[in-house]
Amino acid sequence: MTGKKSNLAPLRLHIPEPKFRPGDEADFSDVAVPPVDSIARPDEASLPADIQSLAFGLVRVLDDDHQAKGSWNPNLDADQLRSMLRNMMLTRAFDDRMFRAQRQGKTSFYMKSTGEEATSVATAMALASDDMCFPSYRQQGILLTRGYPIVRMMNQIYSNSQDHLKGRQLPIMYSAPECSFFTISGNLATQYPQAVGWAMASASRGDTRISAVWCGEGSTAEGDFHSAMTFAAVYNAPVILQVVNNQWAISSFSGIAGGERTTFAARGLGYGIASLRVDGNDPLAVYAAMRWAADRARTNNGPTFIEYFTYRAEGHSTSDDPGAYRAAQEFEKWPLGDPVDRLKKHLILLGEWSEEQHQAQHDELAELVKKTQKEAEANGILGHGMHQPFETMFEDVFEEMPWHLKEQCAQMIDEQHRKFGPEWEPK
Ligand SMILES: Cc1ncc(C[n+]2csc(CCOP(=O)(O)OP(=O)(O)O)c2C)c(N)n1
Ligand SMILES: [Mg+2]
Repeated sequence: MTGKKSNLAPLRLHIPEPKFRPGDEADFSDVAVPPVDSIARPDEASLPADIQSLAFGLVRVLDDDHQAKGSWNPNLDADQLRSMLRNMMLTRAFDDRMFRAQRQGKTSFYMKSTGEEATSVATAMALASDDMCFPSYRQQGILLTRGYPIVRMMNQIYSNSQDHLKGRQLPIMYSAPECSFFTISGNLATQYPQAVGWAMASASRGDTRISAVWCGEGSTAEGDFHSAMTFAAVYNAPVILQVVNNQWAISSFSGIAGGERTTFAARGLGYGIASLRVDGNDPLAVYAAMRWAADRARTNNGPTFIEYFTYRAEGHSTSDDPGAYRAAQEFEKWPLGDPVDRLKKHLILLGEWSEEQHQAQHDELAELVKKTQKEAEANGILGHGMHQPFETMFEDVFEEMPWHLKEQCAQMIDEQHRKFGPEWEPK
């Protein structure tokens, strides 16, 4: 056995700690916000090795005066900008309403995307409608942008009689193949290898569709993230790999996932993947980056890795209390502002929007969501009886149900009859 040497300092570990805790005054003055076009938009066919600086910059289009500037400017027309604003506002209205529904006991769980709406809405708008999306649980904005029925999302959240997933998924873990939206999994980063595999299959079949995947910065610490990156690089897969760096992974800050050492975008460089770091609260920059990456994937120039630098304005989920671990007012002090507010101010500056129109749209969307909620609630809410037959728990996994599951199912139904009587049926 070897002993501790008294002439050497003892070894020690570094345990990352966030800069601010509850009671502290948040101060982000050290967060570097470079000017628009500090790194100009390169050609989509650029080699990853020639554009490495993009992983350390910040792609921006909207400047501090809310003007759209520079080589990344996607030059969207006023209708496209208004539609982007509307999709983000609809996502926010939906989130607010469903959060409240959870607090009222109508569902067991909800997750908001407040402050991060651009990372799902603007990206979905930059993709073709049949490009395959592999989201995390915080990209409801994709479904809302692709026109998925709101009532269908709510039925899933309420696990009611019209929930097409039959109550077998946690609320908000949607599945919408008709919208090219892959089933959400709660196991972090599993969507990364799935998206790369899908893109490889698309290419090997000679298809023209690409795939896009989202995960949080905390999830980049998962093994699945790294195997997916390897496969994407090795096979030059037509996939866009995105990390929404909202600074927090429940109660652990980005430093715990490696954010103190370098940017998350820089992780792509080690794999030889073109990597961009983007202002995630600038919807036009998000759109431009996604467009660049999509053009690149579609023309066989390979995968792109994108970090959206943003901030999680609210708690992780309805089960979380951020007041217990982070300083209050962090979001108000966030130097990159709020994506809805920034796009609104840009449209007003263009003379294409007004405070009155904004308020009217806010009220109209709140009303739409409220009306749809009533419709969904007529199909049932949490705690108001069982909404699906018990046996659905065992169905749709195997084409032919194996004998041991048949046996378990029969045993369950027998117990249910003994407990509630044979006439018992779900409402
Ligand atoms: C494999 C796995 N480990 C842990 C969890 C528990 N968990 C759920 S969400 C979460 C935080 C993820 O943070 P991040 O990736 O930054 O995404 P964000 O919630 O910020 O969008 C954790 C640890 C899980 N669902 N799956
Ligand atoms: Mg996070």
